[in-house]
Amino acid sequence: TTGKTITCKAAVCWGAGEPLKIETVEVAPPRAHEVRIKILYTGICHTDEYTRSGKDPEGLFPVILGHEGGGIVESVGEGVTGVAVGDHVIPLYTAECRECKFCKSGKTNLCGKVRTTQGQGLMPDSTSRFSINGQSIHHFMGTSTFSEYTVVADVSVVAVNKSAPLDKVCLLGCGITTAWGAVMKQNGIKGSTVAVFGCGAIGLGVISTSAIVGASRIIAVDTNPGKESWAKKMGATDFVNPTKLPEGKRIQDYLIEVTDGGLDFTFDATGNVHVMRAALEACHKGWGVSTIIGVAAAGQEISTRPFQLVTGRVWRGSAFGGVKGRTEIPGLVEDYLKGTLRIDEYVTHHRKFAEINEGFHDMHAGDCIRCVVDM
Ligand code: AHE
Ligand code: ZN
Repeated sequence: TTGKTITCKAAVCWGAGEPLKIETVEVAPPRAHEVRIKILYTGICHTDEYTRSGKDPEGLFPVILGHEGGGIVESVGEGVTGVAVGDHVIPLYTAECRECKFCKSGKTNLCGKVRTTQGQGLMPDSTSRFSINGQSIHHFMGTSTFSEYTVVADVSVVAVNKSAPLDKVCLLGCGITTAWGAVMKQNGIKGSTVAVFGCGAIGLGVISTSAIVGASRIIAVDTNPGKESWAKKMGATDFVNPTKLPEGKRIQDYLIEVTDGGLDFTFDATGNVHVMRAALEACHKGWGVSTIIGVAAAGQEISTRPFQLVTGRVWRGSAFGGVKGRTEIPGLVEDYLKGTLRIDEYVTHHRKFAEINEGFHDMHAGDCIRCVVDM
């Protein structure tokens, strides 16, 4: 290509557990089927912290994290047809090539085209576009939105309506879409009972979407009492703090009691494997379905008595809400613009790029749903 290398600022994590450091990085021009994006805003998600902390078995360093961004296409490589210079775009950590076995199956949103190199922190041709004084820096989740400029595969980006504010719709890059899809891609939630474990951005999004589709009862579960008002505002009918139950009472037993045998649907939005078990066991015998959304740390495993499944409970999970990003995110942006999809409410904190580490700290505070960084 004819493009030039861009020198800009990026937040680099040099090693597991280290804070991010704002560095001057060189961002090489996009190669064939690649897109260079000027990132304007990015959310911070627990998965960024998960990888920064060293808990992610796929974690590589040094790396430019970030996967919930919004920006404008600066340049495109040869053969790019899906987006053009000047388009407002959202990078996608779940690609959609429309050609691979996964994409063509009609059964999943997981695309196989770039996932292997993405997991290696590299572009599809197995090289990096980021460097500092000649040292290569890893990409992350195929997005690396903690950089003023990033390069992504053309299958990993979608253009959206330019009238949508990027400081809000950037959250469609992960949290909002993940929660929306986890509910919308399942049949039967209308008129059913639902319990949601964890009231962060994902849990609140599951509550909100369940309310919109018409769940009959939505029980929010969180150990932080401050989340009750959040959960109710998003549409929860009940709130339970499992730490406030009578001594020795397990949350699943409590929920089974108050729902005449258990929930029709439960969701884990915590990433805690003990909570995942409780969510499964809180399901109604014969038909209850429990969806795992949270990401658990390396080495963690889930367990339950197989009898729980033999007697008709179903344990499932979804990634990025089962949403095909290039096909479906433009519609979600339209829903937001029409007022039928909430996003604004989730943005509780704002940070300048220089304060991105403080943004990570905000996330741990109980009053933060999402922190959006102005690049
Ligand atoms: N790398 C981790 C797993 C991380 C993981 O599960 N990621 C979620 C998205 S988290 C968004 O905040 C996901 O969708 N994964 C699908 C995929 O293809 O990675 C590990 O444990 O190895
Ligand atoms: Zn995320």
